[in-house]
Amino acid sequence: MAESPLLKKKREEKEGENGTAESQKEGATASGFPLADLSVQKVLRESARDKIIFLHGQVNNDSGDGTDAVVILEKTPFQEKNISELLKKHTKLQLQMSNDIYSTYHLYLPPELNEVKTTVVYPATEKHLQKYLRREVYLIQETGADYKTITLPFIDSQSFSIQWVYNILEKKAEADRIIYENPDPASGFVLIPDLKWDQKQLDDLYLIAICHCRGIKSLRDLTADHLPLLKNISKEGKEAILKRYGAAGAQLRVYLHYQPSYYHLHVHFTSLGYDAPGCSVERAHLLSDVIDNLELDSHYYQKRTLTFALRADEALLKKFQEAGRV
Ligand code: DD3
Repeated sequence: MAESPLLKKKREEKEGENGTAESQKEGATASGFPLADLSVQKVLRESARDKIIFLHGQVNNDSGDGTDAVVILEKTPFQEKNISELLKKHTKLQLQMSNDIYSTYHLYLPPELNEVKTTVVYPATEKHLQKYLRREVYLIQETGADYKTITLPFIDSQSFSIQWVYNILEKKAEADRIIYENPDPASGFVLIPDLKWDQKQLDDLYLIAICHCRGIKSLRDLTADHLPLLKNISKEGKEAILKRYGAAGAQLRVYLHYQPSYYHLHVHFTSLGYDAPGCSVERAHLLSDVIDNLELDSHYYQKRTLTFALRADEALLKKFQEAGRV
């Protein structure tokens, strides 16, 4: 894919700051996670199509028992700017088969053209391990009353840590990655690339807008009072993405998750052409629709039945079963 002029400029600026992009990567490796010491316990999930594997591993600590980690390995998309280099600098082209005008090969590349995106959750809890296991899923139809009597008490009883969200809002982590900020405590937000996106190609563009206001758990808490916040996120988020990446608002899918994976209000911005995880009808609610619904009825999201899927092992599913709602 073509590297947008803006991505190119950004990369060159980064290289200027840190020597080369390569020396920066090595620095990160040196101070990073001890991948070589990981003993793989289980493949949690894998997909040949998505070229991704989720591993449960253990890192040996001093007391002898391993500390759990989740390691996600993913082959990255091709970048058009690397293609000619890739063809020129390959180390080996091994013939697999040949038949008439058709032939297949294994192409071997120098390491710098052959990176694997690696995401680490360490130390990982049992919940992290469960999250990546493939399980059967069930649809729930949650009424406004179900939310009050089943879901809300469940959320409140859980200790979901969202320290990473506060770290972003307080500039204690990822501060240099912030694309845009509206600092207003009530109607402001931080726009930042999601950890799933390496910012190297626009095809899988993925950013999140995290609101400054604390205590808005999800879609269910939204009323017309939040319209200024939501409108700022929509307008200013799109403007910032156009300015930085050259992607227009009409090329973006802007939505909220219900259920979200963390209960601090945030909005997803993904490329319309990218089938991002979690953009299916049983989870994604377009921000433009949310704004419109709140303008029609301030308490729309307290009244409406919302449908979502839960994995068989999720504790919330058990609560719905106990209440005879599944
Ligand atoms: C998360 C949802 C959360 C595992 C994984 C991801 N974007 C994040 C920490 C920093 C981030 C995100 C939870 C966690 Cl792989 C468990 O996501 C994050 N920073 N989505 C950014 N920019």
